[in-house]
Amino acid sequence: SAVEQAKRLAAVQAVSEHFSTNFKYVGIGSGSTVKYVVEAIAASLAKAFPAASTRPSDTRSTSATSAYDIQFVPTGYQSRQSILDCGLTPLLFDHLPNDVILDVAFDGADEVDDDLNCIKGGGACLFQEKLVIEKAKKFVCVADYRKAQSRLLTVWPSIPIEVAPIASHIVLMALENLGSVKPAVRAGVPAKSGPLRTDQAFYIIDAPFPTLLLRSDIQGPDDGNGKNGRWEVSRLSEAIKNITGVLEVGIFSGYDGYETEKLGLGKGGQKP
Ligand code: DER
Repeated sequence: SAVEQAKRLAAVQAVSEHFSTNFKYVGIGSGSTVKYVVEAIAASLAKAFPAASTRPSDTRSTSATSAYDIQFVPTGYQSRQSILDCGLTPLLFDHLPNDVILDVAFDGADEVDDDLNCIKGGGACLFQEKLVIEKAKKFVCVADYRKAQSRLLTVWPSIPIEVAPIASHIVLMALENLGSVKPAVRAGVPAKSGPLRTDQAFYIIDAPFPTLLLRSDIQGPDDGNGKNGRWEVSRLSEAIKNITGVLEVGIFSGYDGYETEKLGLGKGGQKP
């Protein structure tokens, strides 16, 4: 399909521009687009080091061990599985040496705005995704054209928030006080009655809000703080994070001092 082709194109371009076979630690996010990133990385390693086997345990004996000196840090169960499925070596986040910074972290997004702020959490892995991204020198967001919108919550309807189950009711009320309409705990799958559980066994609350403003939209010192439903991206993120019981918010703000760069592919992969 055109969407799968666009995901694959974005992944191949992201890897060719931001992956090096000399890297030591690479963060791998969750979702279907990042699977193409892992496949492109595995292909790049196989091309650069044809002698190295594809099974990490065999590679210590090959000359090109640098191919598999690279360790891939997953952001949850599915992310770890996609690393293993491509014959690469996972290293769990809590096994990382404290002083290590990842060379790069690749991850998807549910929506990305003009300033490269992201909504993440459609796959309910946002907490470990944010841990890994903040441990990396660079966060490369890989997303097809459907995700690119001028402002957040244009197409994606709500902000995913990871909460402690015991606190879910008070977080729902606090979100309504911030202006969310009908925030709800994300249901699980039919095979398991009750709410979805994250890899931390927490709940996800999806909180609808009006379209979020960019910094450049703000019309004065007290604009963008929720008055008249006008929230600026990083101010809403901070307000939600401050609610007792919230573990993490699915807003990844490019305003947090990161330099941002858009590779930009138009529909179906043509340059815009
Ligand atoms: O949960 C997330 O933030 C993921 O990045 C995810 O929603 C993107 O998923 P996709 O690549 O399958 O669209």
